[in-house]
Amino acid sequence: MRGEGREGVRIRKMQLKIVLVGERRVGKTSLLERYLKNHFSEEYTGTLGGRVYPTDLEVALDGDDIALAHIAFFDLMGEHSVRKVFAEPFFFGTQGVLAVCDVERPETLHLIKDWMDVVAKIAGPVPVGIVFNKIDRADAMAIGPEETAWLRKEFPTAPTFMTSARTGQGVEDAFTTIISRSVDAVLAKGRASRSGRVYPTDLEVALDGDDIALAHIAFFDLMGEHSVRKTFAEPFFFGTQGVLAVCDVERPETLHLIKDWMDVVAKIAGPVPVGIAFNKIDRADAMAIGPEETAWLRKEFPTAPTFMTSARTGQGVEDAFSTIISRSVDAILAKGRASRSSRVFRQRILLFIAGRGNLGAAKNELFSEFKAVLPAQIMEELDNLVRLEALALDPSGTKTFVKAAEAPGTTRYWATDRGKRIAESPKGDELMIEEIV
Ligand SMILES: Nc1nc2c(ncn2[C@@H]2O[C@H](COP(=O)(O)OP(=O)(O)OP(=O)(O)O)[C@@H](O)[C@H]2O)c(=O)[nH]1
Ligand SMILES: [Mg+2]
Repeated sequence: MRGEGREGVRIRKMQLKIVLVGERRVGKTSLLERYLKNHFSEEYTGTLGGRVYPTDLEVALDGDDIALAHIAFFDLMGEHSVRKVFAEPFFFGTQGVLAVCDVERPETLHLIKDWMDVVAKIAGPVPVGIVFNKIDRADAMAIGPEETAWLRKEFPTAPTFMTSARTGQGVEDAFTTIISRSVDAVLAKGRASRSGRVYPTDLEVALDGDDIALAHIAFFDLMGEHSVRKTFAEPFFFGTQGVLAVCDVERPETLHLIKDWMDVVAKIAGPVPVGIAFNKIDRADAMAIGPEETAWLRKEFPTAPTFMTSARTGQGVEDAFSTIISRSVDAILAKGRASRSSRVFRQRILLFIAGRGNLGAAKNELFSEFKAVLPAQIMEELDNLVRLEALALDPSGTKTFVKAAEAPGTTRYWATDRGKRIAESPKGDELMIEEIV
C-alpha cells in the first residue's frame, strides 16, 4: 500500500515525552524496566525524584510511512507532595501518559484521576492509557465492577491494559498502544499547525537577513536547592535548549556554584548555550564580585555572555533574556542545517552504491570510502536508505530490515530500482526526512 498521491516511503522524525504516573509502589519503574530491558526485580527500592529513559523506536504509519520516534519516558516518584511542587517541570510538554494502578489496592485506581488532572492542566489533553498492574496476583484482585464503571465514566476514551511487570503479560501492548496514539496526536497537531489553525507563537526572534523565527518558549524556573537538583536532575534538564545561570553579586559563592549547576545540565542536555546573570546589581555597594571572580569565570565559561541585572529595577533583564533566547534559536537552527547536510550525505552514499551496480557495497567498504565520516553516521544513513526503499540488503531489492549497527561488516547493500532512479536524477525531496517539532 502506498500513501495517497505520493510515491515511496516517507520518514517522519519526532521527539516524544511520555510520562508514567500513579501512586507509590504500583509498579511504574518495574513496567519500564520490563518493557525496555526485559528485566524484573522483586525488590522495592522506590524512585527517588525522577528518572528519564530515552529510547529510539520505529513506528509504522499509514501506507508505508515510518515514524522515527525519539522517546523520553519520564518515570516519576508517585508522591503527592512532589507532584504538587514540581508539576510544571515534570509535565510540561507531555505527549502521552500511562496511568498505573495496582490491582491489589483499589484506591490506587481512584487516585489516577488526581494525577491526570494535574497532567491535563499543564500539558492539555493528551492520549492516556490506564494500566492495571500486578495481575499475576489475580487472587488478590481488588478491582471489581464498581471500579470499572467509575473508570468508564471518568475516562471514557482511554484504553485499559491488564499487565504484570513480573511475568511481562500485557506490557508490550500497553506501551505500543500509548506510543502509537501519541505519535498520531503529534502528527495531527503538526497537520493542524500547517493548516494555520494553531499558531504556537510566543515570541518572534529576528534572524539573519529578514527571516523571523516563531518560537514557543518555555522558561523553567527551578528551585536553587542542591538536594533537589540531585534528585530531579533528569526530569528537570532533559531537553533543555538554553540556560540562564543566575548568581547574586552580594554572595560570591553563588557564582562559583554555577559551575556545579552547569555540569549537571551539560551531562543531561549536552552542550547548550549558556548566559550568566549577575543579579541584584542595584545593590552595587554590596558588590562582592571582583577581578578574581571575573578571571575564574572567563576560564570556566570562555564563551558565555555575562549580564549585570537587577530584577528590582529591571536593568539588564531584557538583554539577558533576549540574548539567551536568540543564542538558543541559533543553536536549534544549526541543528537543522546539520540535518540538511545529512541529506546530502545520504545521497552520496546512494550514488556510491548505485555506481557499484550488481556488485553492491559492503558496510566495511563504505567505512573506508567515507573515512572522514563517523561510522555511526554512515550506519544511520544506511538504515534510512533501506527504510526509504532506495537500498536493499539483497540484489533483488526485497525489503528486509536489519539495523546496520547490528549487522556484520561484510553485510552488502544494493541500490533498488527506486534507488537507481533517484541516483540518476535526484529530485531533492525523495530522500528527505521530515522533522516534526
Ligand atoms: N507481583 C508483582 N509485583 C510487582 C509488579 N510490578 C511491580 N511489582 C513490585 O512492586 C513493587 C513496587 O514497584 P516499583 O516499580 O518500584 O513501583 P513504582 O510505582 O515505581 O514506585 P515509586 O517509584 O515509589 O513511585 C516492587 O517490589 C516490585 O517488585 C507486578 O506486575 N507483579
Ligand atoms: Mg518508581
